[in-house]
Parts: sequence; C-alpha cells; structure tokens
Amino acid sequence: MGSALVSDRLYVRESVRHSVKILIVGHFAVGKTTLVGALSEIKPLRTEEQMTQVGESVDDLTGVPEKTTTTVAMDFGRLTLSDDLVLYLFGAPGQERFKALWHDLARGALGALVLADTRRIEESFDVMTLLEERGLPYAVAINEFDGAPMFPEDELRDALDLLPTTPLVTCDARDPASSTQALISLVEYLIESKKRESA
Ligand SMILES: Nc1nc2c(ncn2[C@@H]2O[C@H](COP(=O)(O)OP(=O)(O)OP(=O)(O)O)[C@@H](O)[C@H]2O)c(=O)[nH]1
Ligand SMILES: [Mg+2]
Repeated sequence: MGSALVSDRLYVRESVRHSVKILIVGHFAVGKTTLVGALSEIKPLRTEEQMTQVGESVDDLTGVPEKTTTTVAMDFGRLTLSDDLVLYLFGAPGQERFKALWHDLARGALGALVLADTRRIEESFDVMTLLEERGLPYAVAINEFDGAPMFPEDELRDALDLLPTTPLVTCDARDPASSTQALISLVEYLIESKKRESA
C-alpha cells in the first residue's frame, strides 16, 4: 500500500487481526494524558479543561506546579503493538468525581495500566480497588518524576499491596519507548493470565 495516509499510520494495518481495549488509569496528575500522547500513533483525542484557582483545594498540584489543565472525560489513542495486534488506549480521569464515567470507560477493557507516583503512593489505592471490584487485571507502572523518591521493588510492592503476580515496572510517561515497555509488560501479563485460565 503506497498511500501516504497508510504510511502515516492513520489507518490500522491490514495485517491486524486483534484489537484490544486497554485502560490507562491512576490518580490526578500522575501522567495519564502524557503517556497516551507519548504512545499514540494517531493524534490523541484529549478532553483537557483549564483548572481554576477554586479547584486548587480539590486537585492537589504538589509536585506538578506547572500543570494548568486536567482531563474531564478521557484520553484516547492507538498503538499497533505487532503486525496483528492493535491496542486502543483509553485514559480515564482519576478523580473521585468522575467515577461514573470511569465505569463507562472500563466497559469491554481487557486490562489496565495503573500509573503511580512514589510521592503520592497512597492515592493509587482508590483506582486499584475499582479495578479489583470490576475484576480487571492490571499492571502498575511507576511514573518516575524528577526528584521523586526511589524505593526497592519489594518495598513498593508492599506499599502498594500487590499480588506477587502483578507486574510492577517503572517508566517515564513522556518517553514512547519506556511507556511502550510498560504496556508490553501488561499485555504479556494478560496473555499469561488467559493461558492460565484456559489451562
Ligand atoms: N518530570 C516528569 N513530568 C511528567 C511526567 N509525566 C507527566 N509529567 C508532567 O506532569 C504533569 C501531569 O501530567 P498529565 O499527563 O496531565 O497527568 P494526568 O494523569 O493526565 O492528569 P489528570 O488528567 O489531570 O488527572 C504534566 O505537567 C506533565 O508534563 C514524567 O514522567 N516526568
Ligand atoms: Mg489527564
């Protein structure tokens, strides 16, 4: 196919046989929009709205002072992971007030990548609980912000109360290669889980 549009990756490759919906979740300002933007091969759909001074008491900007907008509905992107597999990425807002929307976005998803920040680890629990309630398998990716504390993996697993099988990786949400690796760890885990279920 010599079409400029195809080579620009606007359309899904003809060889693709499987498409999978993946949620990108995590608390406020953890880097969800950044990660979907870094990964998406199409122009990501964003629903950013300006944050106001009134919102300062609701959405805690500690550690991300330069942040001026927040996602009010979803992020959407697409990533072709192999010749026959395409992932549709849905970034869901992390704040409690968007919970109903979160449930709608989760419909039909095969799994989730939970972004976490070591400066606010306890803020990841709400979203992990939501995933567990829905029975959605997930992997956790620590988005390494500059100056954020680093901990050994076993301490992080303890702090996040992860099952031994739950993948835990680190990433830089701004970096496509690093973010792709985080997503691959989730997809491998989903494939392994499916194999175990059907064994
Ligand atoms: N240093 C650093 N900054 C990051 C990283 N990821 C995101 N940021 C910055 O952190 C801020 C928050 O990122 P967003 O992608 O908007 O976070 P979000 O989770 O989508 O935020 P909400 O939708 O408002 O919950 C932005 O200013 C990003 O530029 C990272 O890996 N390192
Ligand atoms: Mg966002």
